[in-house]
Amino acid sequence: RKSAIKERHKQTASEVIPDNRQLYIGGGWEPSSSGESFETTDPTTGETLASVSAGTAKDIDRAVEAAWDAYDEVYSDMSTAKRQAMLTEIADVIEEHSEAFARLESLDNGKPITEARIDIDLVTDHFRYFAGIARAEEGRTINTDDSRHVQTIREPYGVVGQIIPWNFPLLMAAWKLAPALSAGNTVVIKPAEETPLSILKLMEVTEDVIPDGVVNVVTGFGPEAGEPLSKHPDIRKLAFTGSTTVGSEVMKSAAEHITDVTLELGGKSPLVIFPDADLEQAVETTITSIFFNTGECCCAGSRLFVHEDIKDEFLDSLTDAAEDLTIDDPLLESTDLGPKVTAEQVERTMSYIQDAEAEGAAFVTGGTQPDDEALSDGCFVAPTLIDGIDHDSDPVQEEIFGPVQEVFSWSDYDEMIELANDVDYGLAAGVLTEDLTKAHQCARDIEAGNIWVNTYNDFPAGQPFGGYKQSGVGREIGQEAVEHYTQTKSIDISLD
Ligand code: TXE
Repeated sequence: RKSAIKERHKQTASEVIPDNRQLYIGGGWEPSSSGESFETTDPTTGETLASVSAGTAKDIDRAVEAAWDAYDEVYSDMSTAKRQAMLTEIADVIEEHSEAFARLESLDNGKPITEARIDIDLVTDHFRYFAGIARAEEGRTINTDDSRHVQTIREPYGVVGQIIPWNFPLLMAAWKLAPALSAGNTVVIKPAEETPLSILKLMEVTEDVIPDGVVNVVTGFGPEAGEPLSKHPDIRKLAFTGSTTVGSEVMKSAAEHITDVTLELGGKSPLVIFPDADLEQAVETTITSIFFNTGECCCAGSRLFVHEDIKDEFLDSLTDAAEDLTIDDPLLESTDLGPKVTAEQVERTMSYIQDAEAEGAAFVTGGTQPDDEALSDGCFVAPTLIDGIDHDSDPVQEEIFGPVQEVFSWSDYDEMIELANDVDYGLAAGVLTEDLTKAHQCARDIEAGNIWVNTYNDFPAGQPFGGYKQSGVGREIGQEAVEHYTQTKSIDISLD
């Protein structure tokens, strides 16, 4: 099986990896100013997938300049109808190559192919949504007095900088590119060093669709390429998705030049199950909440609060369902859980698992790497459920970002809400109940930017997404995303 996996990956890599893996600046492919490159690794096989240019501060300077040139000379004059047509065409081209994009994402990130296809469908849908919204932008007129006409218009910032994580490489890029372009900005984007390939492929297939310099891609590492982008004085708006630690640094950098910033950071989201919930559906939703994308999801339902009346029965069914998940080569249709993105991420997850063990927690299932020789070169972690852990402990308070869920039981509603809110994060939450009143109440009581009731991990393009507390600032997707990529101008005309 191991050699079959390697052969399948080698073959797929030869079909889907983009030919151009240099920096994409001003519509052309260029080497990094340092001449250096880095390797991106297949987390399933541990083998090198491709070598990619390692951008530097100098490259960021060139990219920002190219983006301003494109803004001044082309994009700021492009009508909304043309922007709409461009975004629609981007969606069409991605759709035409959707299977290749899905397989590339699965190779580079390790996500199961069935989930990678969901990502790519969402990507095309986001470009289509923001194509539509490009035509719907409106200002306001404001009543003051008869001697004046006051109106507002919304204008793009000019050049925006975007820093992308590795868990949903193309989708997170789409969440940022689509609204930024729709609103009339040009972009410098830095993909995560772990997963640069799908964004390069996007540039390759849209070369004839997006005017030169409107989107510039500088691949590379955080300190060498990300930091200069976040500190650049000519960037007018920054959008970052990643860790709360780096998000805080990006915010400080933005403060230096009073640059507007949107941050989408970590989470430690609660999933609350009421005793009246449909048990079968609740098990399914719980599995999705934590094991979708191998738990590498900022909004993962990593803390489960199940009512004590149903805890034993529910946990038995949940354990069976978790143990039934297929951990295997992510390119296989039957795979539910692929590898984590890197060996470092495995180490991080396993160290939290060890901390939980040291805290005296009990593993309901998992807590190990799978014992499967065919997967021994990959970054796999078994689905893990932890019971009996102190809510104040680090594995509960901190984001593990792996297939690990901590289970708590509750009986008193107010105490449960207090605990659900007792973390620094506030990105998302799930509420499972048949009772609409309880669902509404709980949705209001939880401090989080996204609440799912009787569902989890839905990302329709019109639904704003973002965090309370240390999970972030601002909102992505939906109408609010466009607001974050435009600034308001008030025009006051004297009628005297
Ligand atoms: O994140 P980083 P890492 C969380 C998750 C994960 C942890 C660490 O808990 O285990 O963060 O992951 C760029 N200036 N999330 O180390 O470093 C970097 O190159 C500017 C949650 O991968 O924050 C990459 O493009 N940019 C999250 C991006 O920031 C910098 C998704 C994210 O990397 C930089 C990913 C710097 N100084 C991780 N340093 C989510 N919210 O979904 C790094 N980068």
